[in-house]
Amino acid sequence: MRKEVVQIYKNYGIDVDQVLKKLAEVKISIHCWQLDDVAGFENIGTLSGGIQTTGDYPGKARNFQELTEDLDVALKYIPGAKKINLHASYQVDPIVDRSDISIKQFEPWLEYAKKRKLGLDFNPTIFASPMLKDGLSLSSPDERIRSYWIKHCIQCVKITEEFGKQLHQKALCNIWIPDGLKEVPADRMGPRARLKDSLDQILACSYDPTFMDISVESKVFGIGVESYTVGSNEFYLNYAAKNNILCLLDTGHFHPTENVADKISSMLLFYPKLAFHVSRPVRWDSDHVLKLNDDLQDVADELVKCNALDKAYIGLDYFDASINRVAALVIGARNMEKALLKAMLTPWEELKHAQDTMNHTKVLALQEEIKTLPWTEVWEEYCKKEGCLQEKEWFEQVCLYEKEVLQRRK
Ligand code: RNT
Ligand code: ZN
Repeated sequence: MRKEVVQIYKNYGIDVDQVLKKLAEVKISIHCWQLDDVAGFENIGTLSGGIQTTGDYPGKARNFQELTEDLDVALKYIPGAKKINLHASYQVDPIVDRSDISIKQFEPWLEYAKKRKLGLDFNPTIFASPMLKDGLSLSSPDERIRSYWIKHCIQCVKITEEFGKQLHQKALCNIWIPDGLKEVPADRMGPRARLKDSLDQILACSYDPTFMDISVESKVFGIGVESYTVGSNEFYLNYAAKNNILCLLDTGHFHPTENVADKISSMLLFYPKLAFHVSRPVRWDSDHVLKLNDDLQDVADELVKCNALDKAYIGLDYFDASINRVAALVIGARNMEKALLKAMLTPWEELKHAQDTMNHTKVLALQEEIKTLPWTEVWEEYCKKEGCLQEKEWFEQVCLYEKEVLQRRK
């Protein structure tokens, strides 16, 4: 990096070295499910619950060995601290019914994480299951179905606690359910009351908050559940605040013109911590690979200027089956890192002062000025420091990996 670049930022009161150190410590939870189109290892067949992958690009991982092999390749090209985000459906032999899963099914993952000094986060898998009757789980009027998923979630909490304990890194257990209705409901309250009771039962299982947190993930709608989502944002926001758990924001789970970044400051004033699934919706919750666009930048900016980086679980959530999956994982994760870097290279104090002194012209001018500063040189330096290849180079390596490994998977 040129000395001039360091000086340019210094003139704005920004210490580039400090920024690079801080950025390297921010943990990004890399989701395993981009590498196999959310298939998991249970041979369950098609996805359900209103989520979908499209595309049939060759080379998807078919088992633990292949998935972790791909993950290792991806991790090499993602700078900064990382965790791995798992779903219950990525349980490893001996595969058991989801209501019976325990840490046993995740020993290989624990070993994988220990070797690489990675933390693990976890998600109950409440989709792609014959026990999802009429698209309902924790809100089902069928007590057999509801108690099945309550049990699954309790097992997931225990697994997460063990992850946190054994890996010495706090783990997140995030609950998302697809429950909803295609048509305008006759009863909106009933399903929500049942969901509330289910969550109460799950939280009643004792877990040690020194090792883990629990979050609930809201959603505005899904395919087949267009008219009503039981786990709406209002429902979970209130539930989480009242029960001292976290409300996870998936950036694809809101109305298309709703600004998810704008929610961060409000929530921080009422919650000690936040949780995210960072995604890119295109017209709907399409889970496209993260681009370095304004929406992503806005989220990163808020996290930085609200001083919330150590209060946030930042997880990624996208899945594209139409391109090289390893590359997809790397591109999205690097964009998350880039957005955070750009946010850290912004003189927020100066901007806040301009706002508070009603100098709105300066706010606008400075915000635009910042955009053309040489942040890419800082990024290159960051990659170098982290022992990560630069843009063109990592992509060449992944292409090679595709030729030598992925294309042979038939
Ligand atoms: C679905 C939610 C959920 C899933 C993953 C696989 O809309 O975003 O988080 O995408 O858990
Ligand atoms: Zn999500």
